[in-house]
Amino acid sequence: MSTLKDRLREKIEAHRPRTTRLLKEYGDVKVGEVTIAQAINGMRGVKALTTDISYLDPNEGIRFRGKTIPETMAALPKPPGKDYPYVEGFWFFLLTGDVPTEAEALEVVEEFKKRRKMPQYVIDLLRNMPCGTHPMAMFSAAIVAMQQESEFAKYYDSGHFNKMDAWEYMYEDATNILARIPSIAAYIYRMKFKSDLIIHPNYDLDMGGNFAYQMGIPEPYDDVARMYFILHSDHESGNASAHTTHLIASTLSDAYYALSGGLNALAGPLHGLANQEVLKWLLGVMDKMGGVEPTEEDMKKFVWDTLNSGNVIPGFGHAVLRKTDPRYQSQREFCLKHLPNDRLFKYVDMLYRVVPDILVEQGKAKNPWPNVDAQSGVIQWFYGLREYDFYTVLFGVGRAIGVLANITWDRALGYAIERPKSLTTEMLEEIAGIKKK
Ligand code: HAX
Repeated sequence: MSTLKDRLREKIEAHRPRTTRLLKEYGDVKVGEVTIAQAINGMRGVKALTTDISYLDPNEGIRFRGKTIPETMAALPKPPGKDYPYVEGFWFFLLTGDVPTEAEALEVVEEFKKRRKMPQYVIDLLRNMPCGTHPMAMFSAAIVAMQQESEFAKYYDSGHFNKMDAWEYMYEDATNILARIPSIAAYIYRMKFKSDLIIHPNYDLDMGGNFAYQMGIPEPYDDVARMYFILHSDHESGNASAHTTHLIASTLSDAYYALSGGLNALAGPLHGLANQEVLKWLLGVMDKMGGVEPTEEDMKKFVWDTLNSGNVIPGFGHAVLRKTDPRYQSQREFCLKHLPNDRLFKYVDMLYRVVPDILVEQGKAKNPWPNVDAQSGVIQWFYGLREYDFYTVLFGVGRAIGVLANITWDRALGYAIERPKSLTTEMLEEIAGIKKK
């Protein structure tokens, strides 16, 4: 038995009575109300989900298990000589809320190595997909293809399924997926963009180190990967990818089905695909400028042209945040340290200076500030990963950590199948007093 699984069991057993009590004794207490705008417009702000893995304050940004991003990065154990923590230690932290010791983080590193080998049938499947397939479609297909290995599904079929134990099988599936997912991503990258010259896993390296190795990108890309996966992991449970994963898992569907669905939500341009859209947009700007650095006036014109043609400015705005995203800040600090003179970074920095005022002037976006996706592609580009169609896959590797931690806890606390109530437009008109019953 692993230290992590034992610790998780203790945490779950201590937590269960809190959920049971809230449900039994306080189930009728109201946490908020729902307006017509919320019922029509994407349930923005409706308080209808529970998670303890992370919390998003509109003004402060994300906290993982109560810690800000800088606090998280500072607290967790790091590989020798590296600036960013073991992703495996972060997984321990997200699941339990406890900062692991170095030995505990290394135990998870070893566990992931044992489960790292990717089945040949996934490689075959990916190779047989049409060459025009988007990397996100390949990624999602690879995950769902492994569903036949689900321990959770086997347990459900075993004839002695017990809701109290279900989390253990979800945990095993989550661990198996996380151990393989960076390799899957790297295989997709090398297959699609590097003439199928794939690099097999290195079983001596941690998750971030092995990912960089399999991508074929030298140091410090291993640290970039650690930073990137941690930053993109979790953003509460209401965002589209997390919510989709949670919704699918609520039907007692297993982690493979649930994560694959969550990745499909991440592939939308208003969500994770925004990171590739930012790069595409920036390169378009550079192209139009013929390589000459734009002035702030030029940049303002490009921004207005984009808005006037009916498009959003990718990488800006957010459904919950009302300030600059700390995930953006964290990556900006990385850029200031490692690539301060990079041309693309200078473009991004200029956008930071010009876009918020324009969005305020346009008067539509509730949050004019940049989000995580505004900065992330620039770092990848700098380290040689220029195939921006792949950027959302990187986001997906990180997001898997958060959503898999969430659905493990969903099963531990026995959260019910999700089923909100719909109304008809006529009913809303009656509630509004426009129409009589
Ligand atoms: N550029 C132009 N218009 C924008 C905008 C932007 N960056 N952000 C919001 N708006 C517009 C909306 O399109 C909406 O217009 P309509 O009334 O005409 O529909 C209006 O402002 C109000 O929107 P909002 O309430 O401020 O924002 P939403 O909660 O509806 O949407 C989005 C949040 C993130 C989808 C939105 O800000 C957006 O489209 N941003 C650009 C795409 C992007 O960067 N997405 C990634 C977000 C982070 C993330 O999830 N990453 O995975």
